[in-house]
Amino acid sequence: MSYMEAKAKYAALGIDTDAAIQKLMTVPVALHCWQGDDVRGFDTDPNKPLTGGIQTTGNYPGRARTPEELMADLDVVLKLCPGMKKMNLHACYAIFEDGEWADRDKLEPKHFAKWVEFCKERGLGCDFNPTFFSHPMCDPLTLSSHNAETRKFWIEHGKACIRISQYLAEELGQPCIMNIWTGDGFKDIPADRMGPRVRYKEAIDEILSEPFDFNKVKPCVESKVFGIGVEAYTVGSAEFSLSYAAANMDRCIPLMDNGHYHPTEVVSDKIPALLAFFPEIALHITRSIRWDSDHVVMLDDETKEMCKEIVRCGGLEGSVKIALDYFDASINRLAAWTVGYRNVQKALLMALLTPDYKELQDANNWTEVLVRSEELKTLPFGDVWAEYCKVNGVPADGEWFATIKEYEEEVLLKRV
Ligand code: RNT
Ligand code: ZN
Repeated sequence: MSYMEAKAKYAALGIDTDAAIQKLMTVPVALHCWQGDDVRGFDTDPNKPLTGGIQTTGNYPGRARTPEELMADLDVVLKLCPGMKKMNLHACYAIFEDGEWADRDKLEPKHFAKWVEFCKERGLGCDFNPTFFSHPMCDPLTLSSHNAETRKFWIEHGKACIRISQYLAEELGQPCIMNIWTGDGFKDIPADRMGPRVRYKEAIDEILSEPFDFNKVKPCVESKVFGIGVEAYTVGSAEFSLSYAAANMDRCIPLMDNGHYHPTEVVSDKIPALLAFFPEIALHITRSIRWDSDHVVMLDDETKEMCKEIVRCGGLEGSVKIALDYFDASINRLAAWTVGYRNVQKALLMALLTPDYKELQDANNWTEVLVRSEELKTLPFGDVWAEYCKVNGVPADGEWFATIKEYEEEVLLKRV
């Protein structure tokens, strides 16, 4: 009954809640596997430090230690998240069988066959990321290293990842967004800022010279402002990455992570700026506190504004590739995944339930834009969200956390 009342209230504003629900169910949002194990992966010593300027903090019990554990955890989360889910893997999550092992420059599609099986059984697409961090061949730079041997290793890794991405796209019948991010940078003021950037550019050129179908594989370059231990200089800065993507529009798209900008910059405003030039862009939705801290996404103003821009700019028709990127090791990892994913879904649904005030803006009627936007905030969004969860066959708010608590008791706390 409350949904019918909510539906009528939105209808009075010209909003069709049923259509919004149906629309959102067609939009893929990628769930990052790395929240489940604190970005450790399976291809190197799990106790090695995380490098590349990213950091997980906390030692909440229950981290997934094997592919089986990670997949079991994901299965719990997938059932609690509404919408069209897609997986997002890193190369370090390769699954080796029968004692086999391959270094990152030698990874092959077969090392992801188990993931393909996992995705197929659940009807999911899959995105992919080369892993240019937490590895002995980081010197500490990777693609921008002055050492030709280091560069060669990481270029080969990038090319291997293109082949794996093509395999994922073909097997799963959905495009694979392949994101290139490196933590390359310096702690202190560089003597040479140009050299690493030129080498980085040439290295990405080489990776993208590997043949692939741009309709299936969407290579991205993700920019960053700084990382821990690389505070003074990041090779793949905003200008570098955006320029690279602009100069290579036939094979590459820009990726913005909203944790990767100065604190007063907002990605919501950058979405239409980029879409004025690029037919496709990619996003990592995260939450940063003072730095790129990768906290769990909240239903906060900027998440809502980013989703509003995605919707307003037609991004749900495929031009905006949406992924999540955060990792918190201080709370239950399944709850972290679920809360963040559900929040992005909520923000997208809210955006779809927002009337278009473009005509008021064009008429310079800013008074009414303000009045109507503010009054929208007290509409019964919760009832539409509950209906969305119901239509998707997932629990409503207040009904899913018990599942995680039970799983924690029965499974996670036994992982010692
Ligand atoms: C790091 C970037 C990058 C990573 C993942 C693990 O600052 O955001 O996207 O978080 O690739
Ligand atoms: Zn990111």
